[in-house]
Amino acid sequence: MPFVDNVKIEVKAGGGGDGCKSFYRDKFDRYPKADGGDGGRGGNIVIRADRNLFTLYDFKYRKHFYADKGGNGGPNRRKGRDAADKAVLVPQGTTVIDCATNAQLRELLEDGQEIIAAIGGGPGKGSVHANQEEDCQGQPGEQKELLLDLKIIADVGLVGFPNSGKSTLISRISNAHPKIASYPFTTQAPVLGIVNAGVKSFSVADIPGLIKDSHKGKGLGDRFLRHIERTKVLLHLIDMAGVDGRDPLDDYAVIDDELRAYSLSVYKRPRILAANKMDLPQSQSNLERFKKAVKKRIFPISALSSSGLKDLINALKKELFAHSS
Ligand SMILES: Nc1nc2c(ncn2[C@@H]2O[C@H](COP(=O)(O)OP(=O)(O)O)[C@@H](O)[C@H]2O)c(=O)[nH]1
Ligand SMILES: [Mg+2]
Repeated sequence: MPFVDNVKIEVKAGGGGDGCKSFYRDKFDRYPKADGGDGGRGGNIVIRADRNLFTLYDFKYRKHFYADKGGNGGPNRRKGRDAADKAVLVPQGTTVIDCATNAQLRELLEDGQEIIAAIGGGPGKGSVHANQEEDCQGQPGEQKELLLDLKIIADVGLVGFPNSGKSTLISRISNAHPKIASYPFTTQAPVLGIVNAGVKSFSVADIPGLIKDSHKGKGLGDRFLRHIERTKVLLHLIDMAGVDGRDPLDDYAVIDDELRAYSLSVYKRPRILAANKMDLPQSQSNLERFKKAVKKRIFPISALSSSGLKDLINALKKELFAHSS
């Protein structure tokens, strides 16, 4: 499914129902008595975060949302029905912005968190207590143009050069099945996968397309870099075989620089290094060289053959859950 993280929609709350203008007179009454009931309230537009959604893709095709009008009042003081709210579901991590004022209405982070984005119209008064004819009219509902802006929420952000094996890894350790190919930029969108790691599970987002100068807008990287912001731990994958003819040490340094240039707070986040493609013969000597130059712990793995993945997942779990349990 293509990834959409920024979309404009139109919402219109329901109008209030009209009050009833009826009058009643039985044979003993000299003057008619007002007996028209009030209208019902118009439905609000509610925007709600839902944990089962991961993109704003559906909004590419459906951009208009209406809530129902309140029911009209009836004779004999019968009140019109209040209209139900209309819920618009969005992924967690969506910010709702009012396009007219550019004001941020709310960031919806938790599952079920919601905001009333447009208020339904107030009801018209029935003739029972309307002073003027105009009082009987229901009020129109609010109408707004909204910008929905998504930043993925994931526990782990997976970074690395194109072709380092991010898609392969995420398909091995999670429920996600992205496209895999041996040419760069096969992944055109961040992919979110859930890893079931024993009792606990965590989410991993593949942040594709990072290359040198991504933070300046080169390649696809800057489109996706912002999705790193809401991850807790970074997993940096390095093609230790240098399949594309680059030195793994350079690859490491380039991504490291990109992260630092993009955001210092992202750069300082806990980061786990993994040396991928250890099934290839040239990887071992590269790894020795890497260890000497970069004095950090690195997990040797092969996403292709699944070797070393258990230790890697345990390390991620430890980093994510060590403080919470
Ligand atoms: N030999 C070997 N090849 C791998 C490994 N992991 C990924 N690849 C290959 O590397 C290429 C790029 O992989 P992909 O997962 O699409 O990389 P991405 O661009 O980082 O998502 C594909 O041809 C994969 O089959 C590995 O552990 N060993
Ligand atoms: Mg990929």
